Formats: sequence, structure tokens, C-alpha cells
Amino acid sequence: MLFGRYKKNPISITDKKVEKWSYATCSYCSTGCSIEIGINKDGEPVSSRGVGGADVNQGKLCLKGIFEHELFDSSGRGKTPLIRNNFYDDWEETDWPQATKKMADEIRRIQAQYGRDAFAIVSTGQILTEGFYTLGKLARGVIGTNNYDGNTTLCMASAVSGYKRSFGSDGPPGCYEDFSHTDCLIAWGSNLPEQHPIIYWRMKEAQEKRHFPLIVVDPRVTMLAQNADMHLPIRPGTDVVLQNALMYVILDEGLEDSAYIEANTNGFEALAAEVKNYDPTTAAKICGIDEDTIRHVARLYAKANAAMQIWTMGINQSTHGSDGVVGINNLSLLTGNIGKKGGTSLSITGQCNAMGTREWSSCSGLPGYRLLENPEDREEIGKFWGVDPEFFPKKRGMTQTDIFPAIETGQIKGLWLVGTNPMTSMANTARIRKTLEKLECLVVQDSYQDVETMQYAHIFLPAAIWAEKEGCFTNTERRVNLTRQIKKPYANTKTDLHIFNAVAQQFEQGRKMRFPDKPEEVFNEMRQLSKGRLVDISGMTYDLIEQNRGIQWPYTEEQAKRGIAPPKGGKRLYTEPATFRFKDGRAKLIPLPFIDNNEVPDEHYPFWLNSGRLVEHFHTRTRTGKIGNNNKFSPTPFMEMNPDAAEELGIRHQHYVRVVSRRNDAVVMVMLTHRVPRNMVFIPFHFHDCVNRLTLGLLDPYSRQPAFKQAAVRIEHIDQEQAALINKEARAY
Ligand SMILES: Nc1nc2c(c(=O)[nH]1)N[C@H]1C(S)=C(S)[C@@H](COP(=O)(O)OP(=O)(O)OC[C@H]3O[C@@H](n4cnc5c(=O)[nH]c(N)nc54)[C@H](O)[C@@H]3O)O[C@H]1N2
Ligand SMILES: Nc1nc2c(c(=O)[nH]1)N[C@H]1C(S)=C(S)[C@@H](COP(=O)(O)OP(=O)(O)OC[C@H]3O[C@@H](n4cnc5c(=O)[nH]c(N)nc54)[C@H](O)[C@@H]3O)O[C@H]1N2
Ligand code: SF4
Ligand SMILES: [Mo]
Repeated sequence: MLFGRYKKNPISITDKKVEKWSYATCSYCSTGCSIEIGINKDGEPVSSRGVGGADVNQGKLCLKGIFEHELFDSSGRGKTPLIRNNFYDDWEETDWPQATKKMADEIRRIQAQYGRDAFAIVSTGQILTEGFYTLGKLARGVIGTNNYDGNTTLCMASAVSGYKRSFGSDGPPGCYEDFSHTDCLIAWGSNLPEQHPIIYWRMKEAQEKRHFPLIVVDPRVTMLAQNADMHLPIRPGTDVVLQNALMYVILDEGLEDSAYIEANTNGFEALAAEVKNYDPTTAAKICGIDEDTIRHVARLYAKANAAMQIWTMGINQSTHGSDGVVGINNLSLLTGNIGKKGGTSLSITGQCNAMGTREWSSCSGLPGYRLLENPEDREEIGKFWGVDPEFFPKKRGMTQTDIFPAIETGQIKGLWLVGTNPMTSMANTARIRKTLEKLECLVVQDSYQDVETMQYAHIFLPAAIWAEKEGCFTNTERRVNLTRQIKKPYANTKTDLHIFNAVAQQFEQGRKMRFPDKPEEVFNEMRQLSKGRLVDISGMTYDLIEQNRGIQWPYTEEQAKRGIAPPKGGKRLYTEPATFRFKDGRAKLIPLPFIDNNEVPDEHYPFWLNSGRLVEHFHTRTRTGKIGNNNKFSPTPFMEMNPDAAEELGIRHQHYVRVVSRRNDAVVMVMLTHRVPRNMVFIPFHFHDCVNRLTLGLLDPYSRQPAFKQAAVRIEHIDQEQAALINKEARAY
């Protein structure tokens, strides 16, 4: 009997008949991979591949990028603008002039009746930078609401706030190349192999060559923790205590870089005094990491020639998010690890263009990291846009997490959501649902018509998706990269940029200002405004960006004129002699007293509820839920649970359970795994009506970012057949 195939026909790979490859940047995570989309002779996108020789990904893509050409025709796309008077009425199809007119009328009505700030705008980290800049011009210069923010408050706000407190400005100082020069890496609350697979690949390649130790701080045994040299399973929400204890050891043993501290920082004495309260014995009792490990890690880190720290949501999404970032920066400054090859404090960004919105959307101020609080900045931008500077507010308004409670209490009556889905992504979604019900006008601008917020909307503006548009994203390492238009906008959808311009034209002030429709013209405005700023992109053009597969800022006109090759643009910020963005050019060392203010497990709710992501899905699944090869990995809401804890409660693998918090309950399928400790469960947040029904989302006092990762729950048995039915409904797309 022969096994296998009798005839050895060669395996054939379907020829997709690609006629042309077109250049773009991946639209999922902030790694910023260069991608090419294969187009057949009918102009249909049929294939995706990584761009060989691109600095970021060297031809590689992860399993989201590799199916990205399937996005264009995925199910649930919006086709044409829709309107209705009440959220319980049926939708009516309309055209763009009608939809934008109705919207402008509603904005005028609400502002006249309740005041300028009664109409709020919440945008995203996922549209092109040219769109962000134009939305900022519209929000700040025409509509004039100060309640304008982005979903980056759920994501990067703590990183931004921490960078500003330590260095005087936002802007990650390091780059991916630092992995190739570092001698020690600490990763705080970041699961690179799943969330930034190609950054992980860069890190792993570098580590295999140079064998630097990788230390992972995460309460869960993530894929990154499995591959670490040391895993520190910290008690949730106590990273600041561990950071203080590491600093205690560094100062106690004289491992700090005194010359660097002396030359580049302020505040050393106050920091040293605070850190004295966190000897490793005391700290171990709070953060759950034993004292020997604390000492060992402190020595490894401080004695390394160049040492690097990265972090993501395990730090940012905490009531100590901003402090956690400052703690990381403190450690870097104490050891002279900023602006040096392999020595940095690098926030790993989330969404594909979370950086673009920070730089150019004016959400937290004015474009190019300018501030509403600064009269010169208001004056300069007012003049450039043709807006009376007195029209601008003199300080920043509400963040996303304050806008929703203000809707609840009636201060805000109208809301425009651009590319974000708070009914699945915000904490305590039952409360969000009630909040949205209260709006007199909800405008949803999204590429998908089946997004959950549509239930409460009055106006729907269907947006062209990703490479149906042209423009830039900025990635984690400040690299501006280009997406060419690969396909015409689907059905009667319009690009986000076009939609903002069309709304602007509905206002007298908008008609007086310049709102160019051509993306590169918008980019040229931004270049002009960037001159001499930290975020200087004046030397870049679309063609130069494409030729170089992305250029890191700063890259000045001066450098371009002198023919300096773009990679020499801006690999690192604050290189020696460091010029931090405070008036005296020095960074701040800031003491961080720890206050234990989380919801913690108790007798009634004995488990920590942790939440996060999976490699195959992106956020609320409006996109990956429709792509077969992504969705089939995990079509069902599930929960990681420790087998010992499950046995105690009589729960078996793949049983359905009801998870209950002080807010609400959710039904999920149990996945038994040692990834989580006995007193913790982990639920991916990709599914609607699931983990965010349970979360509390206490806010960080500086960044207003919610603590998505810390809450307490209990687990109850549920009738299996009934639960299967509930889950079938949740799964149906
Ligand atoms: N596949 C995929 N990739 C993505 C995304 C996606 O949806 N899917 N989203 C993108 C976006 S917007 C973002 S923001 C990033 C997020 O990227 P990551 O932050 O890497 O992902 P998360 O799974 O949210 O959280 C990371 C880890 O934080 C840990 N954590 C929880 N509590 C604590 C704590 O108290 N301390 C510490 N140190 N760690 C803790 C969790 O156990 C979890 O493993 O991913 C980006 N990339
Ligand atoms: N429990 C828990 N909750 C979390 C998190 C967590 O870790 N745990 N993470 C938080 C984080 S870090 C983030 S970033 C948020 C993300 O939360 P959201 O921003 O709400 O999530 P997305 O699903 O990415 O929403 C983006 C929307 O934009 C639409 N879209 C896509 N492309 C375009 C386009 O080109 N134009 C327009 N107009 N629309 C487009 C998509 O269809 C989708 O509806 O979730 C947060 N929520
Ligand atoms: S790593 Fe991020 S940017 Fe790269 S292909 Fe995957 S999702 Fe896209
Ligand atoms: Mo995010």
C-alpha cells in the first residue's frame, strides 16, 4: 500500500493574473508596513504583497496585511448617504449635497440653541493625515466647537501626556533600528508578536544576532512573554511601583549616569527622595514581583551599554497610564538612554495613523504640535487659515471620555463620529448606548453601514476606505509613508477629505477659506506649517516618500536641498547635546507617588478582568470580521481562563459561562489556558456586546484614558443551549 499521492503533479498556486502592482501603506496597525496591491486587467485588486527593500518590513506582511486587497468589496460597506429624523425611523437614501446640508443645518441649529460647544466631534487614528488636517481646519476654524477629540484618548493619550510631562513635547524619540543596537530591552504591557508582528520580527532578528536580554512585564503569559528571557507577571495596575523600585536599586547602587543627569535634566533631588519609599522589599508586596528579580532587572538595565524600553496598552490603559510613561522616561533619563543608538523610550503606537492625528488633526490643539494655550500659535494659524485668532478657544476642550458624560447630562446635543465605533470600544457600553439615545443629532461617517453606532444615527456619511484614497500615515517611528489611490471610491462613497470639504462649503466661513480637494495640495500646506517645528516634514514630497518607502521626520527642506538622503532625516530625537522641548532645553525627572485606586477582585467578584487583542482581528471587527481568512480563526467571543480555577468552579473547556461585573454581564465561551493566572480572565475586545459591557474604565487624571485592563468579575454557570443561541447571534455578520 502506497501512502501519499501516486502521481506527483506539481502543486499549482492560482495565478491571480496581476497586471500591475500599486504602492500603499498597510491600514491596520502602526507598524507601517509598505504594501503593494496587485491589480488585474479589469482594474480589480486581487492580491497583496510586502514591498521588498522597504526599511520597515523588508517584504514581509502579517496575516492582516496579506488579505488587505479583500477590504474593498467586503460586506456591509456603505453605498450612499442616508438620513432620517429619528433613530427609530427607517433610513432614506439621499445625495451628498442634501446630506451635508442637513448636517450643517443641524450644527447651526444646535449651536444657536445651546452654544458653540454643544456640538461635539470624535474622530479616529485611522484616516489619512491630509483628512485629519482638513477636519482640524473645519472643526477649529469653521464649526468652532472646542469639544473635538479622537479615539486616541482610548489608546495613545497616556503616551502623549507622559512624553509632554517628561520631554516638553509629544514625539517618540526612538526607532525600530534601535533593536539592532540595544544591549537590553524591557517591554511593558506590549504583546508585539500579535499586535505588531513585523516590529516583533525586527526585534527577534536583532536579538538572534546580538543576544540581548528581553524582559517582559505583563500579568499574562503572552506570546512575547513566552519568548522572553525574563517574564515579570506584575499585579495589574502597579507598574509605577515596580518602576520606582527599579529606580531605588539604580540610585542605591550608584548605577545612574550622573553626567547625563547633570547636563540634561531637572528635578533629580525630588525624584530621589520619592524613590526612597520603594525599597524592593516593600515594593514586592504591592506589585507582586519578588525583590531579587527587581534587583536583577535594575542591574541588567542600568549596566547595559545601551538599554531600551518599549510599551503599549498595558501601561497606557491604566489609572496610572501617564505616570507609567513618565516612570519609563525617568528610568531612561537616569541612565542616559535617550536619543542614543539602542537607548530609548519608545511608545509602540496603536492604529495605522494614531501618530498622524497627534501631529496634524488639531484635536488636542492646533496643527504641528501647536497649542491653543499659546497666543503666538493661535495668531500664526489664524493668519495662515484666514480665521480671526479670537475665534479659537484659549484652551483645549473635552476629551472623548468627557464628551460622553457631557451628552448624558445634556451639555452636548449633537455628535459627529468619524471612523470610530464607541458602542463596542468604550467602557461600560450599556451606558454608552443610553448616552447615544439622548442625542438630537448623531452623524456617523464610516466605511461600513453595519457599524453598531448606526442604530442611533440620524445622518450616515459613507466614506471611501483606505486605498480608495491617496495620502499619508505616520507610523510608530515617525515615518511618513504614502498610500496611492488603488481603486475608485466604492459605489457613491466619498473620501474623508472630500466629505470634510463638502461640509465646509455649507458654511459661509468655510467658503471664505481654502479647502483644497487634492491630497498633495493639502500635504503641501502641512509642509509649510511644519517648517522649523519638531515635526518638520518640509523636505518631503509624495514621490520622494514613495521612492524611499517612507521617510522619518524631521526631514527639512534644507536637508532635501543639500541632497541629504532621507534616512538621515530623523532616526532619533533628543540626540546629544539633547534639546528637550522645555524652555531651558532640559528634561524633567518627576516623582511618582503611587495611589491604589483600581477596582480590585474581592469575595463577590474574585477575578481580575483583563482585555486586549488577537493577531487575526482588528478592533471592533468591522473589517477583519468580513475577511474569511481572518474571521475563521476566532468567530466567537471567548475568554481565556486558567484550568485550575475552572476545575474549582466545575467549568470545562468550551463551556459557555456568564461573566458578571458591577456594571453588567456577558456570555462567552471558555478557553482553558495557562496564559492567565488563576485569579485572572482575559477577553479580547473585538466582539460587540462582550467585554466592554463589563469594564469600568476609570480615567487617568492627566490623559483621561480609561483603565480598560483592570476590573473585577465573577463567573456563573449558564444553560449551554441558551448560551449557544446567544453566541450564534453575536457571531452573525
Ligand atoms: N492584531 C491586531 N493588532 C493590533 C490591533 C488590533 O486590534 N489587532 N490594534 C492596534 C492598536 S490600536 C493598539 S493600541 C495596539 C495594542 O497593542 P498591545 O498593547 O500590545 O495589545 P493589548 O492586547 O491591548 O495589551 C497588551 C498587554 O497588556 C497587558 N496588561 C494588562 N494589564 C497590565 C498591567 O497592569 N501592566 C502591564 N505591564 N501589562 C498589562 C495585557 O495582559 C496584554 O497582554 O495594537 C495595535 N495592533
Ligand atoms: N476593553 C477594551 N476596550 C478597548 C481597548 C482594549 O484594549 N480593551 N482598546 C482601545 C483602543 S487602544 C482603541 S484604539 C479603540 C479602538 O476603537 P474604535 O476606534 O472604536 O475601533 P475600530 O473598530 O477601529 O473603529 C474604526 C471605525 O472606522 C471605520 N473605518 C475604517 N476605515 C475608515 C475610513 O477610511 N474612513 C472612515 N470614515 N471610517 C473608516 C471602521 O469601519 C470602524 O467602524 O478601542 C479601545 N477599546
Ligand atoms: S504588522 Fe501591522 S502594518 Fe504590518 S502588515 Fe501587519 S497589520 Fe499591517
Ligand atoms: Mo489603540
